[in-house]
Amino acid sequence: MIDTIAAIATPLGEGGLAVIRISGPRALGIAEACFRPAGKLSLPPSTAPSHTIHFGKIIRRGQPVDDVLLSVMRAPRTFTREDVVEISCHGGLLPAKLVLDALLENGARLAEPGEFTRRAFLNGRIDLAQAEAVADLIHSRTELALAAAREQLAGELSRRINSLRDDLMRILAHVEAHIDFPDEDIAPDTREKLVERLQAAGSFMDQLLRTADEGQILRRGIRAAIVGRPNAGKSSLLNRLLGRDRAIVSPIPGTTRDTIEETANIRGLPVLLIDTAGLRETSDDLEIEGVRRSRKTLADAEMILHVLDGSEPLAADDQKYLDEFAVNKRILVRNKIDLPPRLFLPGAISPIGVCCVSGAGVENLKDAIKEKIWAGEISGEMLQVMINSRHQDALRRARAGVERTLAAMRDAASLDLTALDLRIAANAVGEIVGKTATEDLLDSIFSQFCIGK
Ligand SMILES: Nc1nc2c(ncn2[C@@H]2O[C@H](COP(=O)(O)OP(=O)(O)O)[C@@H](O)[C@H]2O)c(=O)[nH]1
Ligand SMILES: [Mg+2]
Repeated sequence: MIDTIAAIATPLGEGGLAVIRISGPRALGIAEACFRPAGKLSLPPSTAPSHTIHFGKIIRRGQPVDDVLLSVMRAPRTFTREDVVEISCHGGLLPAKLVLDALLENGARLAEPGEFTRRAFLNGRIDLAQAEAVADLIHSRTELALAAAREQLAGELSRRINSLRDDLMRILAHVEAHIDFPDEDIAPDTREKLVERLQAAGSFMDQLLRTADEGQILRRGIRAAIVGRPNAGKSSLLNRLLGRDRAIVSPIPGTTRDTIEETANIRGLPVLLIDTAGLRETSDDLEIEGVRRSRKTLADAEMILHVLDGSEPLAADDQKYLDEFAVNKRILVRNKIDLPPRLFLPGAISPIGVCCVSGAGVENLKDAIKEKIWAGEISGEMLQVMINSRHQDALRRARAGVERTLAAMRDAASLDLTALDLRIAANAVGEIVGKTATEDLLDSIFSQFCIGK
């Protein structure tokens, strides 16, 4: 017997409203046991038509807990395809917790993280790629990332993956038919057609695999460390790129001692900016710790924004960074272009000039950052099929299986082996949408969700 789950679906903390969600075969009955209708048209959940809202009180151990709006959604037209009740109560930890308690005391079980979405998946409402898109949607930090998550939730990637898997299954059926009749070899022209279809499947996989890096960027963002000697304007630049004052700006060198990390939205891409502590050699204990962390940050960063003070001659430290950071990873920024220029660089080095006080040049810098992360256009077509690292892993295995199958066909190897590799490829593709997914895989995906989702 499937149990009925309940959880607070809104973030914990104080707010205007909190929502408690219940799903399962006893959702209506459990809600009924805790709910006393108070509106003129309000009904008890068991008699309420689907998709209606009712005003009333939640009663816990005989005492009213809160005035609520209760929505009744009957299976199967719900997110989980089970009976669902959602209760909106007053925000704040206590009302929501007491409402939840009342439900748990009447037989609901506290939901695990992602369990509502897991049920939506198990009941065929969405596939695994779409379930992941729900998490992406919640975590997306830019509109572009949100658009990609929405496309995946709408099922565009799933449609293509399903048709890819169908192709592989049909080819497999063909090969297997010949295994059953060992005397008949596959006729040369049939073999030729199968090879063509496999090659087409392979290049489609390559196409999808090429979106993995962009998918990663949109989902996780990239880490960009801001470096430069003290007073160059690193904190000022961080604030400029964020569009708000996050870091302390000060004329006294060495003010930023801890590392500050904030995600900026740069041309739709999430960029985690890291303001490093001054990198200069020092005897101050606190600053030494800062320097140690900076080194670590730099090693992990995918991009370095090296800020030079345009109003000062090149310092020894700056020269060191210029030598240290590979050109393809760094962007050179010449700050303080509003002041008389005193920084002279070798001709081959051409930094982007900015003034962090007025904001001059900052848009150019944003373009340069975007260009370095993502050359070319970000097309709507790309957003539709942006695969994640799990999809990438599965597709790589599938691609290798197709490659082995092609080799086996060329060498006229045994059909059993050919079929085996094809099956591996089709199963790997099926993992993406969850057609072939182990419990472990599901656990690892859904445990990343929050409770109540
Ligand atoms: N004139 C001028 N001063 C700037 C500019 N950017 C930063 N500053 C000043 O330079 C000093 C150091 O800036 P800050 O961002 O704290 O440098 P950090 O030590 O590298 O983080 C502060 O007094 C800023 O107001 C700029 O573009 N022009
Ligand atoms: Mg600073």
